[in-house]
Amino acid sequence: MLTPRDDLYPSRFGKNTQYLPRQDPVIHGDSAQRAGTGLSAEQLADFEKNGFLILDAVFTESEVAALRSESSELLTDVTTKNLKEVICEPNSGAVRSVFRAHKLSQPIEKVTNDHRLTRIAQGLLGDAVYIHQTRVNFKPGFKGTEFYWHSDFETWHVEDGMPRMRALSMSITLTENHADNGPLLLIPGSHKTFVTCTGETPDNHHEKSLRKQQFGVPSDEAVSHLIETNGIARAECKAGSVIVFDCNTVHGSNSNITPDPRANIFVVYNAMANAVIDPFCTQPPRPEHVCTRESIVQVQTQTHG
Ligand code: 6CS
Ligand code: FE
Repeated sequence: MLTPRDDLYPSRFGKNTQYLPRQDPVIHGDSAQRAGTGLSAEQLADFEKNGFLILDAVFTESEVAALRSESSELLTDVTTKNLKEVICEPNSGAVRSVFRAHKLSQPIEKVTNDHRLTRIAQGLLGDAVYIHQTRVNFKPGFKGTEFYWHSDFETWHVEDGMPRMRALSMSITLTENHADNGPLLLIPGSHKTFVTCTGETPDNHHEKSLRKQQFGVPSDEAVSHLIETNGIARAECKAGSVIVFDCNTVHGSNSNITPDPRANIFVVYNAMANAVIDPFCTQPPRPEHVCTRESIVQVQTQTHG
C-alpha cells in the first residue's frame, strides 16, 4: 500500500470520501496587498466566504471583440496543425480547449500580464505569481459538452504536485455566458473543505480527463452533500467579465445545446512560493502544456487599460 509522503491533502488513496478541513488561508495577502487588488472590502469578504467573485465589464467591448477574433484565428491555426495543445470533444470532435494559449498567442499572453488581472491574483495570493496553466475553452453551440463537478486543486495537487491551496483561476468571458449555454456553476463555500476522491490515477490520465473527467471527481454522495449544504451559484455574465475562483472551489458546467457559443479564456495563477514539486501520485508529471514546471517565470505586470 502506497503511503502518502508529507501530504496535507491526500487524495485517491482510500476507498471512502473524507472531508478534510482546508489548511491554508483563502486570501493570503496582508492588508496592503489586499488593498492593492483594487477590490472593495465587500468583494474581498465575498471571495473569502464563497470562493469566487464575478467582476463585470473588466474588458471593454473592443478589447473583447479583438480577443474573440484572435481566439477564432488561434482555433483555425491549431486545428490545421494538429497540435498536442488541442483537446477535442469526445464525440463530435469539435475543439473543446486549446492549452498553453498564452504561448500560442501574443494577445492572449498580454491579457495574462494585464494589471487588471495580476493585481488581483497577487493580492489574493499574497505573492508574486506565475502561470500554472492557460487555455481557451470553446463550448460551441449544439456541440460543447459538460465539465463534470471537480475541485481543480485536487487534480493539480495529485497529478501536478501543487503543494498548497495558494492558486486561483480567472475565466475571461469572450461571449455572454447565459443560463442556457453552459455557464460555470460553482458551489459556494466548497473551497473550505478538501473532499478526497477515490480510485488510483490511471496511466496518461490527462489524455482522457481533459475531454471527460472520471477520476479526481467527488462521489455522488459528496456532491449531494456539498450542494445540500451550500446550493449552486450560476456565473451568468456578459462578455468582458472575469470570474475569479479559488483553486479548491468545486465547479462544473453543463453541455451547450443552444445555438450560442460560449468561449472563455482561462488563466491559472499560482503563487511563486507554491511552485509545483513532484506529483502526489505514482504517475509521472503531466506535460508542460498542461502544467508549467520547466518554465516557471514570474508574471511581469503591464498596464494596458
Ligand atoms: O486537468 C486540469 O488541470 C483541469 N481540467 C479538468 C478537466 N479537471 C481538473 C482541472 O480543472
Ligand atoms: Fe476546473
